[in-house]
Amino acid sequence: GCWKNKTSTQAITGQLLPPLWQLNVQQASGPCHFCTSLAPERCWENHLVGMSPARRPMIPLIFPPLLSPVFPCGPGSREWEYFDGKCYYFSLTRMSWYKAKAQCEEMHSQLAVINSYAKQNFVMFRTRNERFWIGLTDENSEGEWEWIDGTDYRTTFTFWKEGEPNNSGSNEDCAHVWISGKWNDVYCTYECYYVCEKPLPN
Ligand SMILES: [Ca+2]
Ligand SMILES: [Ca+2]
Repeated sequence: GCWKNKTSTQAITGQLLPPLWQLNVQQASGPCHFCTSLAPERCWENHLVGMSPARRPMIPLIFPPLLSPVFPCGPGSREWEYFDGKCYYFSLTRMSWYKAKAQCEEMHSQLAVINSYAKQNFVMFRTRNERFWIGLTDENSEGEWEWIDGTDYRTTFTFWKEGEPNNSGSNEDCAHVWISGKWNDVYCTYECYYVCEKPLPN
């Protein structure tokens, strides 16, 4: 059968579902439909559709006991999305890198630091087809990229678009996730969306 109003830990359909999005499972028998609470129009069918219920393997569902099952990022902040121990905000408005940085800080967060492929994958899934600022800049010293939280750039994950960063026009010092999900440097007063991150609320 299916499960109702559960929070996934990516166990259900593996790669198709982003982890820890709230699910609505619409029926108790037959195909299972998984929908996210944030984008209810986007659903996925159970991989196992077509198998008889008896043959359908039991899929382990693991719900971390420390997390609120519905809104791990806090009941009053549905716009924050949970991923791997942190909360993320994907802006709905476009602005310069500096303003975006200040906006995140105003929300007690910072521009996202993408330090792993898992995180890249999560961000990429949510930002597809748009550009979003991340917390990466070389404005202090050309070519010396720095993450805003002090994460060591040289020893950490990167995901630049081919040929980037190219400091085009000698004036590109801020990084954003490009429409393909890969990173590009662009001038910092360019206006695009932004991703903030913050720790889980206590
Ligand atoms: Ca630059
Ligand atoms: Ca560039």
